[in-house]
Amino acid sequence: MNIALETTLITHGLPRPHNVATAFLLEETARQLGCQPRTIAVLDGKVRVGLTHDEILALAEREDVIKAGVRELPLAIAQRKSASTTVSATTRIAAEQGIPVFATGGIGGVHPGPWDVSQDILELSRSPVVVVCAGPKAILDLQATHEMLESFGVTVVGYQTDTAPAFYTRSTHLPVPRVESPEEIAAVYCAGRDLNLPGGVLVYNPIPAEYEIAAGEIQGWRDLAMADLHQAGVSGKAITPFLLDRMAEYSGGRTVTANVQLVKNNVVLGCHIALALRGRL
Ligand code: PSU
Ligand code: MN
Repeated sequence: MNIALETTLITHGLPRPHNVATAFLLEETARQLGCQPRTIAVLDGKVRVGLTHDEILALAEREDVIKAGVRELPLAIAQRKSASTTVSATTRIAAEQGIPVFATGGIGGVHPGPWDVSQDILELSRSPVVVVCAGPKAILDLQATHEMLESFGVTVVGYQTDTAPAFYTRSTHLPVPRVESPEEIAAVYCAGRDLNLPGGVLVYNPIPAEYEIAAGEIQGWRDLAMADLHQAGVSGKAITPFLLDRMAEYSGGRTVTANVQLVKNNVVLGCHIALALRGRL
């Protein structure tokens, strides 16, 4: 079974040299579980599904790689650029290619302050893919993101949890329907498909307990990062990479370790879901 992996995490989400190491770690994790990793990006205007080892290295090292959500894909292709794919773009390409499962770190959502809502939410509502994540990124307005997912009709489940996780932390006060097994998630996905629903399933998989960071600590680093953001005047799609970078610095790298481990954990669950879907598609 194939499992889709994104590349914005590699080009804009994690600092070097962790980014390349993580890309390979994720691919290796999938292979060990008997799945075929398909890391997705646009290279010189061509959509590539299943980058080679050398292509991943080149992508991670190049400075001119664009961060592409769905709406940036046509531009990157027509202008023969190279782009990493966000959750929205990767989900769309996975759906096009018939890859039913995609594992990532955190999804984009509703940012605090003036209107800034990720394309990820819209795409989750219209591409039939199981997307495994550790919750919305910690820099977001979690309550608003939760409500927005409802408004867009995204089917959300919590894997062995009753509340939405918040990326670095395992739980929040936001309730989600609980599922216990990969087979149950596969059944939810198939039920939606049988109803011809446009979307798939968003799976919330909490970070492993040993890597969890307390909400209070995260809050402190996030506030510092937000103050830097306002001072630097960064806007648009540069906001997420900027905040992640600042938080990595303030936390002395702890957010990076947590990020790597939670994505790996999501790949493991994603592979189990993919295997549970075998023969049901
Ligand atoms: N989660 C991370 N690191 C990341 C991202 C998510 O831990 O780099 C990326 C994903 O690719 C996600 C994107 O789709 O950030 C969201 O960006 P924006 O908020 O600009 O839509
Ligand atoms: Mn945005």
